[in-house]
Amino acid sequence: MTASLSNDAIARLLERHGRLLVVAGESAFRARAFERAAESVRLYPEPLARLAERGELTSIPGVGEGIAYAISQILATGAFPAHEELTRRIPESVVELTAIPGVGAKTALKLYSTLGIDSLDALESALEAGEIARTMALSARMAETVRAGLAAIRRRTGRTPLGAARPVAEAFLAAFSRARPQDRIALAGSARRWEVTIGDLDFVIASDDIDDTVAALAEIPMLEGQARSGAGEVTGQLPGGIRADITITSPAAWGSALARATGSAAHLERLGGIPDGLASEEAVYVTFGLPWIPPELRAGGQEFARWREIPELVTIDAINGEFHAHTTWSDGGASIVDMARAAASRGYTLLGITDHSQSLGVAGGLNSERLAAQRLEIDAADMTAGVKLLAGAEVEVHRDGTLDYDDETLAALDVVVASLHTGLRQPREELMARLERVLRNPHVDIIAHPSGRLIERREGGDFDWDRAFAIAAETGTALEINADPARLDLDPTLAERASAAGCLITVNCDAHSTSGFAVMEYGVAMARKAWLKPEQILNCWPRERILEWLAARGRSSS
Ligand code: DGT
Ligand code: CA
Ligand code: CA
Ligand code: ZN
Repeated sequence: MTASLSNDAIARLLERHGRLLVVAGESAFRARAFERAAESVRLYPEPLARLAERGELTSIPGVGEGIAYAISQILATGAFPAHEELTRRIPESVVELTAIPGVGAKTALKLYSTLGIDSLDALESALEAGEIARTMALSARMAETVRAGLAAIRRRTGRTPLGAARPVAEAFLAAFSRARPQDRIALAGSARRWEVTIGDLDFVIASDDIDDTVAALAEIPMLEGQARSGAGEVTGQLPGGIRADITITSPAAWGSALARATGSAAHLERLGGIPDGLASEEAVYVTFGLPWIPPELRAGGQEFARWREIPELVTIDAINGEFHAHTTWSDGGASIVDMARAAASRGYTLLGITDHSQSLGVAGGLNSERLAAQRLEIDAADMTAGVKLLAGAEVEVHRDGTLDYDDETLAALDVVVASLHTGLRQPREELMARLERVLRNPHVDIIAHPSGRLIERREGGDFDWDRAFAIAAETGTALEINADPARLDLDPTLAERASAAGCLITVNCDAHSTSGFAVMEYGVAMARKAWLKPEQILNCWPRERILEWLAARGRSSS
């Protein structure tokens, strides 16, 4: 009995199985079920071994009879039969190949079946040896994608994307609060500051009895490998292999400890040393003649000059709608009506439905006939739950800067969001010529995720940003802060430069389901880091003003 297997270890195996199912070309539904189960197992507060003893594994969200059986096998033997069988066909390491941007299940399987390539290392050797080109196992363009993607992976920082770290932090905060309701706990460090990637997670706990709190921490299953380094310092590993640094302090020193652990180092340096023994962060800042500075602004720069503007910065309540959302018409998971209701429940008054355009086949892009059919459904659902729906599209930008729909089709849309999903590795001149053509296209209202970066997966394109922002300011094209934590694009530094150049910004979730709107908090945090105010953000404007803006851009029926 390997009852010591942690939930995280079980989750990793379920996740690997899900990914291997995809590579093997098995049912996507089944693969998704394993990945979903892995997500909820990873952050489940109680050890699964205990649930298994009580026969309650199926009480975990996303765990049905089949996966419960797999988990009980994992607990008993460290593996499960379906996985062992699958790995006899395809080595687990083939999954590594799909980590390369642009490499999907089909390509990975092809590389394995034709050349026996079963890992990133094997792929790198094959590229170097010219084997890929010689055997023409991949098209020349695909081989180039693979080469660039592999290089990007090798340049990764090894830091954890914020979007992966925050859910882990929240699960730990909840688990600790359940175990020690009498203590106070807060997230600190870079995750509290909404940095795009984090090195480790920091927490501060206020306790009247440090030893009792340390003992309680030892009982929290998701914190593995705990070690006590100082009187009030505990470290450990959280799910996903994220290191946790926990500082335990007395309630009387809470403010000093939290401010110190939150940083940033540059911010603390500018402050010049936090006084000991202050009970609140407000009390800390008062000693410097400052108001409380929100963590996302503690960068060590502008917060010391511009703190009077802080109350004017955008907040999540100021977001009045969004312009970039998908439905089951392309690769979304919810209907138009369900997306409208979800938008309404967030207090939105406006939602742009922007499914993918035709050339994005993998995402079920719409041709102009299907787009026209979708418009009928959007019009019928307009004002559902009080939300004004815009019939829009996320339109692919071709490699030459032309758009994926003809002018007539574009002119009929209520809002046009243009995206460069491919060809981001073009040299700067080509890329800029392409972007300029899009910005100057009178049909284009918004540029989605302008740089195209995927955090820790793919670098953005090599744009000349000053020039791009100058053109966008001239044409009045809005630039997106995509709130999807995999993107966060424009990033805060670029968003600030864009806004300073006179560009209009829009913050969108790029929601692919009704729960997709939840990532707006990431987008707003990025906008705040860029010191943006509601006036500078299109979707903070009142609905009437937004519709006037669209009308002035020549949009038809809005
Ligand atoms: P990370 O973990 O690399 O994403 O970034 P942080 O900011 O979370 O850094 P971390 O975990 O090393 O330390 C948490 C906070 O502790 C940091 O934001 C400020 C404070 N701190 C750590 N090292 C130093 C230091 O050498 N000098 C000063 N003034 N503060 C430090
Ligand atoms: Ca940290
Ligand atoms: Ca740390
Ligand atoms: Zn999208």
